[in-house]
Amino acid sequence: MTTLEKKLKLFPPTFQWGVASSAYQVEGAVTEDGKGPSIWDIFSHTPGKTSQGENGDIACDHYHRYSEDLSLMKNLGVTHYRFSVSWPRIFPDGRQRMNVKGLGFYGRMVDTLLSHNITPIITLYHWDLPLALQEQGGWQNRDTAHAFADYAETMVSALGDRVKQWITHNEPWCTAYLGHFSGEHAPGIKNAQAAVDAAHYVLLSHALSTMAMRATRSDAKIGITLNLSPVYPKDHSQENQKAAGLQDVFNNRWFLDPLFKGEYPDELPTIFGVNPPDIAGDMEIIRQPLDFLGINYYSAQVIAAPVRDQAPWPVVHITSKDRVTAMGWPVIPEGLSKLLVDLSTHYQDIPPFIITENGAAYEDVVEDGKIHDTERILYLSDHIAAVADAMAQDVNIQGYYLWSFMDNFEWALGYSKRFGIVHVNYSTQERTLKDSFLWYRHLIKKALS
Ligand code: GCO
Repeated sequence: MTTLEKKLKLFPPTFQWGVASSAYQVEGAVTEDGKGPSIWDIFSHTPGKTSQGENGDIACDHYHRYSEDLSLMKNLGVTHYRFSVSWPRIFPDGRQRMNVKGLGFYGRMVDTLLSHNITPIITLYHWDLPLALQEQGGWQNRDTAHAFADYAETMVSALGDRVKQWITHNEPWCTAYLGHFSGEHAPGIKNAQAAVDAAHYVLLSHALSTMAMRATRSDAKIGITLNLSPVYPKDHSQENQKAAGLQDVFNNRWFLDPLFKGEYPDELPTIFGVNPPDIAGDMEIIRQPLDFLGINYYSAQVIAAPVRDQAPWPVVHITSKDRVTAMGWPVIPEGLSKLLVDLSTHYQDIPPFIITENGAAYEDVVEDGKIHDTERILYLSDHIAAVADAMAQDVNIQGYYLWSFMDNFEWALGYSKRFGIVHVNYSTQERTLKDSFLWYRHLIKKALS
C-alpha cells in the first residue's frame, strides 16, 4: 500500500472527488445557438495575444461532444464535476435578452451528469465576460456587478432544483491582475487603478449575486474560488520577511481580507500605488457568509527583497526550480497543507474548503496510443496526500477537483500546455486516457470502498 493509500481513510464518505473545466477552455461553438461574443473571443483573435494566435473557437468541441465526454467521466468514477457557464450564451448582449438555447445546453449537461450519478457544481464566471458589458466599462463599471447578480439569479432559477453548489467567480485575482494590470488576459488592460477597481467590483458582484441566489433558493450552497499561493520568506531577516509579507498581500490577502474580514489590507496602496474605491457600505456587503471557499492551488513561492527596488513592489522570487512543471511552476505539495492550516487559523469566519483546482501540465508523449504521465501522477499523489495532512490537522476540506479532466485551451498559452488526464488530439478531437486517468480512477475507487 502506498503512503497515499494509507491516508485515504482520512477522507469522509461524503468527500467530493471531482474533475474541473471551464467553458471557454473546452466548449468551442463560440457563435452557435445564439451565443454572443465574450472578451476572450475578441482577445484571442487579436494578433500577438495568445501563443501562435490560438483561440477557443473549437477548443475540445465539448459543446458537441459533451455526451461522449461525460460518459468518459462516468468511467472515471468521479462523484462531482465542476464546470463553468458561459455568460454570453445565456445573455448574448450582457443583460435583458435571455437566450433559451444557451440555457438548454447547460440543462442537458446537468441532466446527463445526474443520470451518470455525477453531481454538478457550477462556476458562474470563468473569465468570459459578454463583450457588450466590456463595451460599457466591464469590471471597471459598478453596473456590471448588478448585471452579474441578475445573471446568477437566472441560472439558479433555471437549474437550482438540480444544482446545489454554486461558485460565483473563478480566481478574481486573474480577472483583476492579469486582465487589467499586466494585460496578459482579456480584456488586456494595463493600468493599476483599473486592476484595483476591477477587483472591487468583482468582489461586489460576488456578494450581490450571493444574496440574489439565496433569495431565489435558500438551499443553494454558495462560494467563491480563489487562486492562492503561500509565501515563504527566504530567511528570517527583517527585509525578507517584509518582502514576503507584501507578496502574501498580493497573492492572497487582496481577496481574502475583504471576503473574510470586510477590509482591504493596508499594504495594498504600497503595492499598486493607488487606492481601492472607498464606497460606503460596500465592504459590509462584500463580507457575505459563505458555504465554502474554493481554493485553486498549483504552487508556492520563496521570496526575498531585491538589492534595488523594482516595480511594482520590492520582492524577488527565488523558489527552487529543481522540480517544476511544464509551466515552470515549482512543485511544492507541502505548500498546500501549509496554506490550508494557515487559512483556518488566521481567518475566524472562514467556511469549509473545497480544493476546486489542482493539477499540472507536463510534456506528454503519446506512445502506441498510451500516455505514461508518471510525473503528473506523482504531482497529484503528493498534493492529495497534502490535503490529507491538512485534514489530519483538523482542517475541514470537503472536496478535491483535479484540473483538468481533459487537455484544453490554456488561455494566453493556447494549446501548448496540457493539464488533462484525458489527452485530446486537436486535429481529430480523439480522446485518449492518460495513465493518470487510470490512476485517479483507482484512487477514487479505493477511497470510496
Ligand atoms: C486558472 C484557471 C484555469 C487554468 C489552470 C491552469 O487557474 O488559471 O482556473 O482555467 O487553466 O489554472 O493554469
